[in-house]
Amino acid sequence: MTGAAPLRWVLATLNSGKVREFAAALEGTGIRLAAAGDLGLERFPPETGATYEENALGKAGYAAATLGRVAIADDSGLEVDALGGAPGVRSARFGGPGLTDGERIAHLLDRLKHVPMPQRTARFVSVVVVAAPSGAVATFEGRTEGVILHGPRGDDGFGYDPVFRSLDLGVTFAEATLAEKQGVSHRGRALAELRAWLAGPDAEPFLG
Ligand code: ITT
Repeated sequence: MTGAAPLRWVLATLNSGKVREFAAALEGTGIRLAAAGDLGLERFPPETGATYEENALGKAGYAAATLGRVAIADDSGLEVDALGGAPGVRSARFGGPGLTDGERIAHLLDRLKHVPMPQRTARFVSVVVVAAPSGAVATFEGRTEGVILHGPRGDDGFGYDPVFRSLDLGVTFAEATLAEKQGVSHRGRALAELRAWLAGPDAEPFLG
């Protein structure tokens, strides 16, 4: 897309941590993101889907249909093996609605208080959906493995980052820089796939 005017996609999220990561991942692609909130979209339908994909499509599809523009969203979650894969798609509501990130982490650590380190394995999963007003949809998935520490470490990132020690980095995502996290994270991996897709013919319906 060299030389072409930048395209603006709507970023359908209310999570400011995700906004930073999406913006960094799409730098240099010719695609600029407009926050849904800045276009007057301050709410999305409730996330009632059973899968990340359904929920991501719920957000991106709703923004695309309401605003008449291409929209992108991610639905993501933390899957803890000792909790049978929970909280998963319910990660944002784990422990009840309206908790802060810190309170949600405290709830997670409490649920894991008797679980020894070798059994504290977990992964983050992200499904990114791009939706056009025409109904065209493209989907990308990324995963990243780690363990849940006994207490928080680091000040960066968002959500469960302070207690998720990345297997790739050897530190928590809250101790890593944005670039380090992006290089190995679930969302970074899904968005790397999207960048590769942008250069090919399948992306055309989303670039008009
Ligand atoms: P939007 O729906 O508005 O995008 P959200 O925070 O509700 O924002 P999700 O429904 O995808 O997003 O919920 C995923 C939750 O999983 C999120 O709130 C975090 O608690 C957690 N999570 C997802 N990705 C994460 C990451 O990179 N680091 C830490 N926690 C993450």
